[in-house]
Amino acid sequence: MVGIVTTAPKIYRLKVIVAGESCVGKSAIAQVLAGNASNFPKAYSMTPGIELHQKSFTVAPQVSVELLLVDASGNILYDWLVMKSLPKDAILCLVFDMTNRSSFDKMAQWATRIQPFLAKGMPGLILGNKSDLSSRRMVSESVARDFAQQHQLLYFECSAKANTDLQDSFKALAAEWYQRTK
Ligand SMILES: Nc1nc2c(ncn2[C@@H]2O[C@H](COP(=O)(O)OP(=O)(O)OP(=O)(O)O)[C@@H](O)[C@H]2O)c(=O)[nH]1
Ligand SMILES: [Mg+2]
Repeated sequence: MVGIVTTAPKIYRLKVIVAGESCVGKSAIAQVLAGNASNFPKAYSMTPGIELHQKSFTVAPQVSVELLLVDASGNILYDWLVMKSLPKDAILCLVFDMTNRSSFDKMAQWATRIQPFLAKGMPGLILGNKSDLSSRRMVSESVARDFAQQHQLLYFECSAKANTDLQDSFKALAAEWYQRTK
């Protein structure tokens, strides 16, 4: 008789706080990633506080990481709510709009404010969004990449509108987390 040994799939759950200035596309990223391209919000609607979305990635045979995306408002009015809601075991995804220089310049402030709340030694991600508008780019890839390296974060450029490089960037984040911690 031939015995078949099966192992139960492992599922890890990981919270990702998606932060950055207003209008950079955090909600668009979270919605498109969690659903499909038809979820892209064409008209801007400010996130009041936080919203949650979920997306799973297979990072190894029989191993998946389920990301709970905590989409935080970039509006200063909701700053206190965002900070109060930061889960202690979350990791960071900072977003800027590559056509808006000041959204990049504020990244250091976001990183400084949020990182003390998060566990040390965890991976994180910086996303330069709106790559479909790269002809209007105001932040060079090398400057953004250097910034990410200084903060020991992964760097990707993406477009929520075109749904390009979103899946790859969050999959890389999930895989990096799995490699470092498991
Ligand atoms: N061209 C282009 N527009 C985008 C992209 N992502 C988002 N947008 C647009 O940018 C605007 C802001 O997007 P949101 O996702 O609401 O921005 P947010 O960062 O969640 O803003 P807050 O909730 O105020 O913090 C909307 O009009 C979107 O349609 C993108 O990849 N390309
Ligand atoms: Mg939003």
